[in-house]
Formats: sequence, structure tokens, C-alpha cells
Amino acid sequence: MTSNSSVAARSAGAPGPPARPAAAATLITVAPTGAESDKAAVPALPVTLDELAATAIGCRAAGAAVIHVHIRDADARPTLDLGRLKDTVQALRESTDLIVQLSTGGAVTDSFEDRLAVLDAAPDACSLTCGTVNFGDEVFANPWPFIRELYARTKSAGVVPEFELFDLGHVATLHRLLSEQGLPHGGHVHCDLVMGVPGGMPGTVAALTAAVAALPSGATWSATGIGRTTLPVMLGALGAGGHLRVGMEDTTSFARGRPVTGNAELVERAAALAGLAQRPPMLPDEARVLLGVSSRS
Ligand code: KMH
Ligand code: ZN
Repeated sequence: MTSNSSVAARSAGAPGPPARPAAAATLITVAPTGAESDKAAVPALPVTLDELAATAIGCRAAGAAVIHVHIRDADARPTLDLGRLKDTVQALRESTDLIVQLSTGGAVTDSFEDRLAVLDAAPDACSLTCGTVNFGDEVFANPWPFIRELYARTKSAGVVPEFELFDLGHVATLHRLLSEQGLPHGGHVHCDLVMGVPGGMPGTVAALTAAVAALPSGATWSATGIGRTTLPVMLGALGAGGHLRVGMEDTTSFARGRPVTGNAELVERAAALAGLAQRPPMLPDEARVLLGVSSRS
């Protein structure tokens, strides 16, 4: 397993400022659905269990190693229904070897109680957002007591958290969390920079550089840019040695005036760019080692 201390040890002794070793392969996470897009407006959005399983299979073939999951109800509305979450984890495990990461962010309307209960569905991993952020016309609420409680519960449930960072202040909260409660289950800190949300940090290379420089020593990171910031953030992340998150949660346009036809084409594009950068996609088993997620066998 790549622990924080081993990464730090590999960096030790190098002249100049502490180096972040460039990753040899690229972890690609697909976020296929999200809670914000409307199925009627975006027909290619996977909202049923069958659509989600088919998406997982296609994205795994295209190079994804992790799936970040939001689910919908029978009317395609966002839900955190525990029975549906459990069925989803099971169905995704039966259809692929992808690491199943459930969203604890849900929709901006979800209660803290329901968001904490997501862990009862026993996923491999979960998202854990490190602060409140304006979210378009809404507020995505993550006050410190909730963050601290969710983190403590990931540890007792044996679920590996991915720290979602929408703003530079969220990085400061991540440091506070780690100094108060120590390393996460699995022993490794992996972050996801979610950039370009209206209200969060912009999806620019300058913001990416500032956020990466502030991360805890030994942490690995992915980045995703919302909407039209998708490509600049992806190219910047590859250049800076980071990993990638793509998917219809974050963008529903493939190019100007051309809607995404399915999540797999977003993964295919990310995998092609990662290959050009000489950092081909990581397999799920390799991602388990990187992230400290136990193997299923
Ligand atoms: N849907 C957003 C309000 C997460 O998945 O943890 C929150 C979100 C973050 O998507
Ligand atoms: Zn999400």
C-alpha cells in the first residue's frame, strides 16, 4: 500500500523543495449521474439500476477504476433511500470490479442524518466534503460538526473516504480533521478537487496549483472541472501529476454544442489524454492499493 509515510520517505533527501512524486498511472473516477441534472433534459443520464450497471461496465472497459455514485428514485429524482443504496452497491459489485464510492453529499436538500446513514450501505469508499460552499443559487452545507461526525463514522464503518475540496478553505479543514482524528481507514489520504462550481474555486490552472500546494504531505489527488472547465482542469491535473474524475455529474457537454452521449465517452477521452501523458489508466486492483481499499476476495 502507498502510505503517506512511504510517499514522504521517497521524497526525503531530494534537493530543493519537497517533491510530490509523479504518479506512474492515472486513477480515473467516473461520476455518472450526480444529483443536479434532470433526466428529462439529459436523456443519456443513467438513473435506473440497469442503466447504472451498464454504465459501470462501459466505463470500466474505457479505463475507469472508481465509480462515484448518486442514485435516483422511481421518478428519477435524487434519493438517499438506504434499501436502494444497498441494492446499488450489490448490483455494481456483481457487474464490475470497480471501487464503489457512494456520495455522502447527496443533493443540497438532503438531511445530515440521511447523509450519515449512507455508510450503512457498506460501500468500499465514500465522498466526504470538507466545508460548506455556495452551489449556484443553493448552499451545499457541510458544517464542521457534521464533517467531524462523518469522518469518525467512516473509520468505525471501515469505509475509505475521499476528501472533496471545492475551495481552498476546505483544504484547511482537511488539515484540521487529520490533526484531530488522524489518518482515514486504509491509511492514505486521497482528495478530489471539485473546481468551477459557481461559488467554489474557479476551474483554472492557477487555482489548481494553489490547492495542490496546500494539500497534506503524501496526499494523492484527483481533479474535476465542472461544465466548461472540464478540459482545462483535466489537462492541468495531468500536467501536475494528479488523477482524474470525469462524468455526467460534472459535465453534460462533450464539446461546444455537442451533448455527452454517455459517460463512457468521457472516460475514453480522459484515458486517451492520460495515455498521451505517458500515464495510462490504473486498473481497479491498482487503485485499491493506492487508496487503501481492501480487495473484495
Ligand atoms: N450534489 C452536490 C450537492 C458529493 O457527492 O459528495 C454534492 C456532491 C458532493 O455531489
Ligand atoms: Zn457527487
